[in-house]
Amino acid sequence: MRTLDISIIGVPLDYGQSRRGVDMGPSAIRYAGAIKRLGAIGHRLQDEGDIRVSAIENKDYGETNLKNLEEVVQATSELANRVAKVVENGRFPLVFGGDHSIAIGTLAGLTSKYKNLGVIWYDAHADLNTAETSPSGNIHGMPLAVSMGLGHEKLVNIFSVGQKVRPENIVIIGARSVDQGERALIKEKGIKVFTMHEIDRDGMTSVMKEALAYLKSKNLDGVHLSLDLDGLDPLYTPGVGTPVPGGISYRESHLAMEMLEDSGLITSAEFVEVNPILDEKNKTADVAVGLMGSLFGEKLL
Ligand code: Z70
Ligand code: MN
Ligand code: MN
Ligand code: MN
Repeated sequence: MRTLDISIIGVPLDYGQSRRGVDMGPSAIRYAGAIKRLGAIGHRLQDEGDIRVSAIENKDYGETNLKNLEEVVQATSELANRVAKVVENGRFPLVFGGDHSIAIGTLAGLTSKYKNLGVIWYDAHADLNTAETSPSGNIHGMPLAVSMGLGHEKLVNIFSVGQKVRPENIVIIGARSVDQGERALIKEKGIKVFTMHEIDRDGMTSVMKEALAYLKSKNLDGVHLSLDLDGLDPLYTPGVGTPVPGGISYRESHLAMEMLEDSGLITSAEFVEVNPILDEKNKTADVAVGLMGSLFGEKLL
């Protein structure tokens, strides 16, 4: 097991989608005991607090169909700068969301150190929409496209101009709600996707082995885990804005995290879309912290 210097950054942002409350995610995850849990494993933790997010929701979206574009740009730009400082200091960034639009900032900041970054996107959704293909205008459905350099220029050019992640360095796990435009992009770019079909057919062990072998063949200098709690079945994580039935189980998710830990490949992580207003007694935040335990080397025996 590695002993890491982990920097926690909270991003209380709920403007990337239409349901309020996910801005309380960082508090809920801290309350669920994240820092104590990871400290007990032997890691050294520093909580760097929360990114500032505008409290005022701009109802006039101007000429774009992207909801709250300015607020998302402000918060993700600040996050990118903070994440860049963390990795430049040799520390491991662990980001608490907030909705999934925050990944735009996390991935951008990571590129200050990682020039050939891999990404594991654990999610019911592909988050590969652009302003043109989005059915909702919600920016949390766009971060993976933005990281490939596709989408509104204000988002694509956060921290640095254009593409942050190569499409062939991305692995999506758990997808079961994918829009038409996203399907086209997956085909066009050849993005590696393990849908629920592959997880059910081959099992999580096989899927994770294949995902890890795929990433290991890419000569990456880092791998980021972006974990949307809606990747799990809503039975286990009901406190999310867009629950999709037929998801990854609690046990499969812990197994996946343990296999990531065994691989030693992960160099940064974020846990997003925890919405305490929609949750049942902080269950979703508890699951998030449990998964962090497995990801960071907690052992059963
Ligand atoms: C849909 C959209 C989404 C997360 C929902 C949903 C996207 N594809 N992402 N929940 N995390 O609106 O673009
Ligand atoms: Mn809010
Ligand atoms: Mn997502
Ligand atoms: Mn999702």
